[in-house]
Amino acid sequence: AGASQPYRTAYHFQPPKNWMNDPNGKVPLSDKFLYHFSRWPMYHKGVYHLFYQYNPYAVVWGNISWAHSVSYNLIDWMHLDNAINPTESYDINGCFSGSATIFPGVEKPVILYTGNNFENHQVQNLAVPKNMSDPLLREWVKSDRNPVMAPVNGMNPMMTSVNDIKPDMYRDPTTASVPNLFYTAVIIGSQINGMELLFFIEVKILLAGPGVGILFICQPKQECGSVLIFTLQLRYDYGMFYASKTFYDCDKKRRILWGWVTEADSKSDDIKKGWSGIQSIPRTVLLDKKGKHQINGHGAAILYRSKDFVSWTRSRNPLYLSTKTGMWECPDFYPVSSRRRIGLHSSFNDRKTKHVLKASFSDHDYYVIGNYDSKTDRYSVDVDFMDTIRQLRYDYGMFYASKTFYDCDKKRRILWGWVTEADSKSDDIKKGWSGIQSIPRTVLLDKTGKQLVQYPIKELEKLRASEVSLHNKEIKGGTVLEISGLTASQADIEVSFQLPNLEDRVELMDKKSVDPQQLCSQKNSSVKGVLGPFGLLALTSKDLTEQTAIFFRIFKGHDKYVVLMCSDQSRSSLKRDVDKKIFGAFLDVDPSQRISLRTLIDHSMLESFGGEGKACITARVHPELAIENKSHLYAFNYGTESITISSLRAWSMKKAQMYRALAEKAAD
Ligand code: DQQ
Repeated sequence: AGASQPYRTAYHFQPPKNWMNDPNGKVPLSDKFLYHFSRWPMYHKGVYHLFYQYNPYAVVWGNISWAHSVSYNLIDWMHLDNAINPTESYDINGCFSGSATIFPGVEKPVILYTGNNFENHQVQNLAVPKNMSDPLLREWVKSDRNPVMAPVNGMNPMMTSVNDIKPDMYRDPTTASVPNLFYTAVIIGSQINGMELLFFIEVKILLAGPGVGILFICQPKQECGSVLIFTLQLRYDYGMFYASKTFYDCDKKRRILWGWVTEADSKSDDIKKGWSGIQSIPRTVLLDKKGKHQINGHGAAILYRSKDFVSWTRSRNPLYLSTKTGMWECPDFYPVSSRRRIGLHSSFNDRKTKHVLKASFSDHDYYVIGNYDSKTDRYSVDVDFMDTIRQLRYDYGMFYASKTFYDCDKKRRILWGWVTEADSKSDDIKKGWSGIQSIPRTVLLDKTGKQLVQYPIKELEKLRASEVSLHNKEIKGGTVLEISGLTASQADIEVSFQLPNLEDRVELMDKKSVDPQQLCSQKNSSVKGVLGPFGLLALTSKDLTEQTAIFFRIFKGHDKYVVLMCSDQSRSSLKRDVDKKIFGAFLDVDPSQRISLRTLIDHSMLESFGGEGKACITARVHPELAIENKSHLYAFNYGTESITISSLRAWSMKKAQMYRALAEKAAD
């Protein structure tokens, strides 16, 4: 980051210029590609490819192509030419997200991506490397069999003329291998269109239980072939309507449907009333004009199977669907170990393995944890998407369209996501760029089994330079403490707080306050409490005019203490035209123990990990005063009670190396 580019990051991935969004395939390649990097000053085993959504011509979304960069450590990157550009009728309006994976057996990488075609319909396409002897796999050729999947003839084989997927809502194929080689299909999905009574009842019953799906694998223990895409779920009625039946009225040539509507009151009220149950008004049923049913949009992951990546068979049932969400973008599906702190290959499964399904919708990346039974191909979740009590998100700030991959060399699963801008389009045009990738994060199942934990990959630590540290330092209520001696606009901080005895001194939690983001907005960093707000003031001007507070606040809930973690951008900049939304999450830790916080500061990027990665909040800030060496870092405590910093270690961070392939000079 230079003086004219105060918001450009020093160690988060960015292309030299223009618009970037979703990370797409990330393929860890084998050692045979290593020699190419041997002239680099430092390298390890293993080389990684990153593809991402990119506009080569502008700082706004458009002309979407697959850009391509390679790295040996996921921190330093070399930018190559685009891997895929919109050139054909089947992708002329954009080469959208997808995944890159290693074709089993032959160890050949393939890319499966969504083409937004000439009529803005979405189809799935295949691309393979032009020259496998090029270690950088610079050129990719599209299959002459493209498109290999199109949204036709969906779930109900009796209705072959009906397309149950909206053609513009059919994208983002994701590799989702599971250990199920010889699969017998589960026959339920064709009823989702709801044509016949018996099928419909069956679907309702089954959907009320776990989702059921068909998954495919080319060979055991290989990352290959299954693809998840999303679609919509169809119901006759999105309220109370059950066990319905149709009949054909031959006089009037119409099909009539009616259904049973049950009571919403109690059994004892029914006894008082003396009756229970109503039939709906008889309804005529017709196919929607466009050949699509009347639907309100529910997200689901659909499965396809293939042996060659060219011919695909759609499974009759989605892997999972949720009636509580709209369309899903960029789904992801992978196993996590409940016993060991290692990542698992996508094909791994045993009785102690849980499976994570992630979907991107409503601007966030949500996930569910469940059990995938490879014998029955059922995926049942512990807590559904959009559960009212606990909604699990990878990140409670800005983080979208993320993707994981298994790094077999280091036996870990790595996640990263796209972080968009908080400033205005016109500021983006001035800067010449838009979009950052988060730091790659290792993902593990938490000890409780109820959520994931994420932490920046170890490799990041190589950028740590001069260290500043503090131990057992009391911070009195209402005070701030400057942490000096480091480049506060480019730093990595690990801090842990110890609280005094909690009893009787804690704010009571309003029972209605179940939305942590709202709670952080109401009780922002300037609202004094008892235990908290305390934490860090990052990217802060000397006089504290501009400050971004990443902090905790402790409440007493009805049966336990509640730890709230917030990232408060409301005072982050004097600029007006910047989104300064406050973010928040509940942190499932015991506040009588130490509460830890790790914050990565990178000019306009703040990535925070609370409780060893139990809650992550990523924020973008665009300060006017607190830039470069005018940026300061403080610890603060605006609660009435003193707290103690048990330990604080902070490092100035060096810049990651970003090269362009041919010119071999710094990209910016
Ligand atoms: N971005 C891509 C789509 C995806 C969306 C287009 C998510 O494939 O659904 O750039 O950000």
